[in-house]
Amino acid sequence: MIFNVFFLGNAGCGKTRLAYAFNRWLRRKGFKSIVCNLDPAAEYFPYAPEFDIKKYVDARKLMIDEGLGPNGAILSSVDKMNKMFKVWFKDILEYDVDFRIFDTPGQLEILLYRNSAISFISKIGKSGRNVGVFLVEAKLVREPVSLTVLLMQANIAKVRLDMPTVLAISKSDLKLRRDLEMLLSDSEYLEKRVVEEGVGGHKSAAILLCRALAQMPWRQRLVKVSSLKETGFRSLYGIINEAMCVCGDLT
Ligand SMILES: Nc1nc2c(ncn2[C@@H]2O[C@H](COP(=O)(O)OP(=O)(O)OP(=O)(O)O)[C@@H](O)[C@H]2O)c(=O)[nH]1
Ligand SMILES: [Mg+2]
Repeated sequence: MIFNVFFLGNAGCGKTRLAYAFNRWLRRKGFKSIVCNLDPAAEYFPYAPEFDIKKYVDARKLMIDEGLGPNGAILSSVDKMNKMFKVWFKDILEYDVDFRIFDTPGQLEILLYRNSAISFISKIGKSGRNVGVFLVEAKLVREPVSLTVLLMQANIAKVRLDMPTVLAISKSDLKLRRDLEMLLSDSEYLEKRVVEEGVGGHKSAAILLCRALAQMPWRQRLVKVSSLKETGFRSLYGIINEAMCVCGDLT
């Protein structure tokens, strides 16, 4: 069984670097693994991906050819990626692997709201088991309200992309809140912290978000990764495997 691992998350949360570092770790452990860049706007990689969508669809080129702005070009790219799916995916199928690591665009909303993106991700899923790793950046989870919003987004990703999805804290070499584990596992504690640490004028909306999250908890242990220090990869590998097992308890 081939695992299609999608690194998801907000702009700059560390997807590309983790794709590279985790791929190297998997290879060191004896797995056959490749990195596939699905970001049509990626300009720089810390590695040479085995597959780069820009060979077929290049957002920068579309900006010039079609007179589009940066986001319009990515939207148009994603539509083209879906239309040309069979053309580019055959390149990926040529690799005999255990893991395909997919690096995705920083414009997460394009993946989540554009049907063409959802469509090609679902087609990829026919070739193996799709699993999402939603990265939550260490810096952004220092404020409880920011963590709440990110957790909501991770739930939206799970629903929209329709695949087992796990959470991982990225850049965990940076300072983390000491109560992060409590914030993630205890929804009443999260709500209390959100209220006490200030949420501006929309306190009741923030509380409702916390209560909605309480109904869809992330039943998994805390996974912290750092691509810089190359730590947490065994734990990430473990939780990806468990996410695939329908009976898996991720706590
Ligand atoms: N401290 C620290 N910084 C990191 C880590 N991983 C990535 N970074 C830094 O975070 C920035 C963004 O990293 P990327 O891997 O390009 O993030 P991304 O999510 O692919 O970014 P986009 O594709 O633009 O959305 C870079 O400056 C990286 O050097 C990490 O584990 N620790
Ligand atoms: Mg990137």
